[in-house]
Amino acid sequence: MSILIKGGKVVGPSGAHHADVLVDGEKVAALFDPSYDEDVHADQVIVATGKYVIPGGIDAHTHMELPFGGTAASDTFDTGTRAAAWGGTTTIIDFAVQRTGEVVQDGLAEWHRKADGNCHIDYAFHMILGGVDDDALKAMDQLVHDEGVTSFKLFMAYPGVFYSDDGQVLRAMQTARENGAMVMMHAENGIAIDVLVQQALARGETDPIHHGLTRPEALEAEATHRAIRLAEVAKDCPLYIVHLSASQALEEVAAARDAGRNVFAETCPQYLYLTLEDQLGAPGFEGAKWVCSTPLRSKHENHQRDLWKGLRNNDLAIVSTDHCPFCMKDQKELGLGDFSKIPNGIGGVEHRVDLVYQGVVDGKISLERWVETIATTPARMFGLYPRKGIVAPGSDADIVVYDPAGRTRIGVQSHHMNMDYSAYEGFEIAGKVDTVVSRGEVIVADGNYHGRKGRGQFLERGLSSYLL
Ligand code: DUC
Ligand code: ZN
Ligand code: ZN
Repeated sequence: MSILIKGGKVVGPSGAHHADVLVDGEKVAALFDPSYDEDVHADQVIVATGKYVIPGGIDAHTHMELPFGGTAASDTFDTGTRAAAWGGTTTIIDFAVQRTGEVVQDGLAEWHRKADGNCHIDYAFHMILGGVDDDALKAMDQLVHDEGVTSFKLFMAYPGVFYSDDGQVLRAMQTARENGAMVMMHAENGIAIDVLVQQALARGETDPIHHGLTRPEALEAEATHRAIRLAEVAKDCPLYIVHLSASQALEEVAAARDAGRNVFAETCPQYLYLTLEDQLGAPGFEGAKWVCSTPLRSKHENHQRDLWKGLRNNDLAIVSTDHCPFCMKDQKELGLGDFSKIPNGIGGVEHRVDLVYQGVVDGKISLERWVETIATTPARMFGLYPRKGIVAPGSDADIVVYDPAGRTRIGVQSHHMNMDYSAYEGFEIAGKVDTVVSRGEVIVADGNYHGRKGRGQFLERGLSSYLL
């Protein structure tokens, strides 16, 4: 099967130019100057006149079916990857979990069981280490060498659940320095946060907004700083700060990068658009919809301005979603009367490509930077490039035709995620995913879904391209 995508503007990290794209089987076969393509024949022609032709989105941070807070994230690999496809994402990197006391490889095997045969798009795994000991350190080597899992998430938050102390963090970093893996860090000081949470509850402060007020910016910045210094002690172990939300934490990352360190960071759409006051502080229990960690930040400070700036100047390399959806009914409701029992997480895997594109429309980032932050850099950061993340000969034909003249209205009635509310209800994006091609197969076109569960393949990843 061959496809010719004709008349569009191909956008990549280094520029945008008019070109026709020939797909042969699962791969991009060629890009043509539009004036030379008269003799090119294909089984199917997609007319992309007036539209952008971009690499399929790569969401490098999702949590399908994550057990958390007495429940589990409400999207399965089936529902979550289908929703991702609708929104122009053709690869996810999900987090397999090793719980404390569990064998790392058993946690990975469980994640393969959940995903195998259920995904609509290609997928890969990072590994959460919930307990760093001698066996886990050995397992890191094995995963890097044999399993195509080359990045490990550690938590400085959630004592008693996923938490690693500084000694454990350092040991994992030393191992990563040796085997080339990336350490991904949830950088919040969880020990101090737990004290603030207990004090707030003792004062009778139980509403969702107190989730944010007990996780102050300083405790994200402090943990970010500590992670950066520990990585320095581990001989500049590659470090990637996940879901960065606060200006002061960004300053820590920027300083490390200015010093030439192997430090990278991502942010998420929720931190670019939503705030502590307007969403988390919504009346009654409504704010539970936006309980996530790190938390939404105050609109009276300059976090969003600074995050967009960070995206422009590459102190923030990637926009991922941290997709971790929970329904209000029976899930978020677990925290009625006690904010600390609200499962942490926001769903957004379907909306990332659109929400970041709105930043182009608003003049906050360039078209090239949009493609870089949602597709090319995730591929390079996590060992998928050039198979993924670029429209170029030899790459997988994961392609989105994006219509800048279209409009996308986000809401629970129209989204495809398994959530009973939308964190972005009523948002209107000045752009629209038009057609989605995944490994040479058209899976979204004309507002219809043509994909199927089980067509997505597991991707073994290499090491990050950003390291020597
Ligand atoms: N943050 C969330 O909001 N949910 C899951 C885990 C995390 O770190
Ligand atoms: Zn996290
Ligand atoms: Zn996460």
